[in-house]
Amino acid sequence: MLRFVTTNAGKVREAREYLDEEVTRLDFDYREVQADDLATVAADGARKAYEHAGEPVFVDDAGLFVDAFDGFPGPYSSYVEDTVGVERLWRLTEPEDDHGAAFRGVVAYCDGEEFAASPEPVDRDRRGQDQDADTRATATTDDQVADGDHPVKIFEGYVPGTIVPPRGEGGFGYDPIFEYDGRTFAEMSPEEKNAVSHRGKALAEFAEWYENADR
Ligand code: ITT
Repeated sequence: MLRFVTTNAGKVREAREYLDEEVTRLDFDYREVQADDLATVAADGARKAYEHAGEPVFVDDAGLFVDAFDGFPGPYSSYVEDTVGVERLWRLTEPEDDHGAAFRGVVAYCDGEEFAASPEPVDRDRRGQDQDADTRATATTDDQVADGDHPVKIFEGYVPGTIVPPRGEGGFGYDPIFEYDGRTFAEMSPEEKNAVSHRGKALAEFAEWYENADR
């Protein structure tokens, strides 16, 4: 059994589409580290959750990166959803010329074991375009192994889109204002969103590694 440490039922639904193994939600309220990259936050969360649960766990940390705001809210997306709100974030972007944005997501897995050779912990679609993120994710994992901490395996996903006035009833969070290929994520079924989303890409890589790796 795999424990998904999250408060978000929408994330659990999306993860179950990918993993053959039973996924159950673990409600563990840990204090997130303050960091401006998702991989560091997710890796720290996975390690704390593993120390708490003593069994294999994964966490997912995601954020909406708005081009006109130099990537804000990014790692602060949860706080901004709670304070500013999704509709007001759209209103703030409306006067800007550039309505581009991206969702980025990181899945971090920890079972207390060191990992055998495995695929690179990066989104292959982004290789070469996002060198900083690639380097950070790898460095984070290596550093933790070197420090003697529990190793954490990182998988990243990314999807570009456009911020639009809210449309659609599905999904969660910022989905109603994030348009991809003519439809918002809230207008897509979970399967359609998974096929293109940041989380879908990270989960697909995680599932492939989890089911094939010599752990
Ligand atoms: P956990 O941390 O407990 O897993 P969360 O909802 O706080 O749940 P994140 O910190 O990863 O999850 O999410 C940061 C914010 O981004 C939060 O406001 C989410 O609603 C939003 N978000 C994350 N993934 C999203 C997605 O696929 N579609 C829309 N919004 C998303």
